[in-house]
Amino acid sequence: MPGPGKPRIEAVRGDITREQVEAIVNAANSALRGGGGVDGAIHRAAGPRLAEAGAALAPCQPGDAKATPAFDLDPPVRHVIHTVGPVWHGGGQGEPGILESCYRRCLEIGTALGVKSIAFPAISTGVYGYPPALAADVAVQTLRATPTRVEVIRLVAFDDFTYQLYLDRLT
Ligand code: AR6
Repeated sequence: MPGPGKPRIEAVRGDITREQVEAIVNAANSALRGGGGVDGAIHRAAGPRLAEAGAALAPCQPGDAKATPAFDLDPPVRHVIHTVGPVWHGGGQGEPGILESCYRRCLEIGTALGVKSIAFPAISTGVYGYPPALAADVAVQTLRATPTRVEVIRLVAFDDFTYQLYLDRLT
């Protein structure tokens, strides 16, 4: 088997539940039973079995990630990788390291699952309050630095502002 190569990292604007990838990442909370924001959207699209499968794997610590099947999400999506980002408290409580760990663990799990394509939302930048520009720095730097067999990584921005932050860092 060839060693890890360099994935293509792309930015797109839109709803992550519409992405044609093999795994989508969920910005969850430690109970893994669903919530608001992107978590709510993914649970609505995947159906009630997602909450059951998540609850069986809970708790998930901040910075860690756990995978479930994608249930009612349409192929090619086969896996949901749930990660718990840091709640922003000003940046002095280890938030950057926890966010970095989220991106790294999701990519490691994606590699272990054998997926070739994975989509990430802007973890922690909604309800959890992480400043979007600082979070985009962590996302791009960590994804570039983590060895992986995933070939395509898509950063999915739900708004134009976040999309522009990604473009600025990827070009
Ligand atoms: N597709 C892509 N991105 C989205 C979507 C979507 N359908 N919907 C929202 N976003 P948030 P967090 C963006 O709050 O900050 C939940 O209740 C959103 O604009 O979803 O990690 C969980 O259960 C923002 O840029 O996640 C936790 O309790 C980004 O996704 C808590 O919120 C993340 O916003 C996690 O907070």
